Amino acid sequence: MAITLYELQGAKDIRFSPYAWRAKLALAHKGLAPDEIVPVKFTEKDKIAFSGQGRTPILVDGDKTVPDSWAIACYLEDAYPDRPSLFGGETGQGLAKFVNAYADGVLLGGIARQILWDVFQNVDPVDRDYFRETRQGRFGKTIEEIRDNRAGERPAWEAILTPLRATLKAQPFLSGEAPTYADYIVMGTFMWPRCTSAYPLLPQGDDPVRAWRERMLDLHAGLCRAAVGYEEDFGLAESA
Ligand SMILES: N[C@@H](CCC(=O)N[C@@H](CS)C(=O)NCC(=O)O)C(=O)O
Repeated sequence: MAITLYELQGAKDIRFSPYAWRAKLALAHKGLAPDEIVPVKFTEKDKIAFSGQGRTPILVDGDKTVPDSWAIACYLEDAYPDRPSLFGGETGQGLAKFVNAYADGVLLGGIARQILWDVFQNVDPVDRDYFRETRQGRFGKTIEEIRDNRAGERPAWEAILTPLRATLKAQPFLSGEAPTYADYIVMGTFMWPRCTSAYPLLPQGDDPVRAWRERMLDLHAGLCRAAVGYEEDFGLAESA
């Protein structure tokens, strides 16, 4: 069956959606590659109307249409049970749901409060007014105010990193000895700044989250490392 992934498209074809990255990593973990990736701009709602909702990513697998990154991971786990497990069983799936809530409710916001301006620079020009209006509504501040206050976010950001640091100090992946979907949720979230911003979110040197992120960049034949993006502190690093 043909697999198609609908994915957000930024300026100059940059693919920075944290949710799409989660879906792409979940597919790679299952040893699946989309036959087609369809780029979708924020305002191209007509392109995804068939899915009955207005957000990407959307997975189409044969006659099955699955929007939402969490639902996509659960679908892949059920539809491809003989391939490597994304959750390692029901308990793992339950805990991954918690990680999903942490990433969406805490981690993404902490990142946004530091790099939303940089994301805005990488939104396709046709989407910029829409992005500004919807995101400023969400944060109750202008994108410029968020940018100008970002240094003040550091203490809150360090607190957000605390559970990741504590876990990754003790084990190589959030899931233990090998990565599962919990790692992909958090890594997908970190691909958002990697693809849009050179602002340093993690300290240089001996940081367990940075070291884990390096390992994650190399997984699945360097899927994440090959993405067009920014190397923190080194400016735009285009590869592949
Ligand atoms: N809960 C969804 C969230 C998906 C989502 O918000 N996607 C963004 C792109 S990163 C989107 O499509 N936004 C459309 C909009 O803001 O109009 C998931 O996990 O996939």
